[in-house]
Amino acid sequence: MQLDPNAIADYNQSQLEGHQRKLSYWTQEVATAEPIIRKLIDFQIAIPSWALGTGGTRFGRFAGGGEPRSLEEKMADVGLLHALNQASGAISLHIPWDIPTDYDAIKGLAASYSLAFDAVNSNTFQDQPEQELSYKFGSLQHVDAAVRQQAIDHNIDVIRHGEALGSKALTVWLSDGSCFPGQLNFRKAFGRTLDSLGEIYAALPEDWKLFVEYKAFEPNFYSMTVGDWGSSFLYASKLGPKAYTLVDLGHHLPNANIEQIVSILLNEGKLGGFHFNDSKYGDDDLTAGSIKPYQLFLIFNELVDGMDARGMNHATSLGWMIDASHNVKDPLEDLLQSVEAIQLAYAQALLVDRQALEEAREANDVAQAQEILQDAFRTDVRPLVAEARRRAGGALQPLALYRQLNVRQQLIGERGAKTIATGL
Ligand code: LRH
Ligand code: MN
Ligand code: MN
Repeated sequence: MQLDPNAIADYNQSQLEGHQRKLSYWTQEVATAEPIIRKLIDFQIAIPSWALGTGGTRFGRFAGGGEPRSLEEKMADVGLLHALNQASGAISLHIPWDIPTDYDAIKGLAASYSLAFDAVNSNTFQDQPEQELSYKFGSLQHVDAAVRQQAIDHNIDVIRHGEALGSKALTVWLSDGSCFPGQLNFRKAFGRTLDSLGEIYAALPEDWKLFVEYKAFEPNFYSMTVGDWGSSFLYASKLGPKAYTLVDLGHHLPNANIEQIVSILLNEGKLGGFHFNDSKYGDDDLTAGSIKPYQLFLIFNELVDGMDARGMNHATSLGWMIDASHNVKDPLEDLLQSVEAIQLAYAQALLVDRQALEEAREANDVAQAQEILQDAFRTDVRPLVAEARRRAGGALQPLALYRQLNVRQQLIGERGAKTIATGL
């Protein structure tokens, strides 16, 4: 389905008075409001193709209805999100869950929704029906060179799909590791993985990046061969300048100081991008900002600080992607919430008085430094984010309009109540 082009304008008109009242404080009192709005307009967050269906757990899956049945329908869903918020202008594909066949048609469709293709993801954590050799004991680390080669070939194939669509990065997440002490020779596993990644790296086009995503646990529970930012950083450093670390917020051990990790990686020029989500226990893939919004803000605080120090473009120099999906919400509503939470954290980080913060730090004024961050975090920046959306042509309140237009009901009408999207 396509949104009625007048629907957003009509809705915004109905909300305009209240919005302008809230915005007037900002435009009248806050000198930085205008540059923040402009930065927000430029800031786009990629939607993962695998989050458009209701995620399952190993205990069950409760499909919500109207789920996209094909890549084309997944793109239509992202097109809907982008029409509503003007901040979801990219899709990240996962191969072979998504198999583009007619590249020109897919590219044309993307252009019609104003979507770009963010990083393409490979999948060597599942066996596919037609696959010759199994990944049960790993892929790029496998003791059998033939399995490693099969996984390398798959990754190169994913690069070729991405190239044909105009993507500029490959994300490699490996479930490789071991479940029991003694199972794996750590040094050999590292060496084999590095060699395999080296072959994939060698097949990267000149202007591409390789993102090495790490994860502390699951599905292997004793060791993960790319288990933390340190090992990802090591692989990325050894591979070369086109290789970077990708930070998925849910992939850390409890209480990890992710903002510090982010700042160090950024300072080393090795931060590639993010998979945004939130978690209380593990890799929960919950809506971004739903559990620890202060942490999300502190991450953006480091990002703004570090990117400005390095003269990096906020919008384009890192991969901004969501990796969240689950069982009990409409996936499109969930994604609208995630995008908004990320924008809010970004806007709050832009609000931080950096000079005052540095002065407080240099003077060891701990309370004042803390106050400066908390002050920004406790500020309601929703009018700024809404204004950025309005100016870009999106809806003042995307989720409210999504409900008002009965989008899910329309999708169920078009696609059926029992459709299942490929993905997690
Ligand atoms: C692994 C992960 C990785 C996969 C995605 C489906 O937990 O975060 O990014 O590609 O989930
Ligand atoms: Mn991820
Ligand atoms: Mn994950």
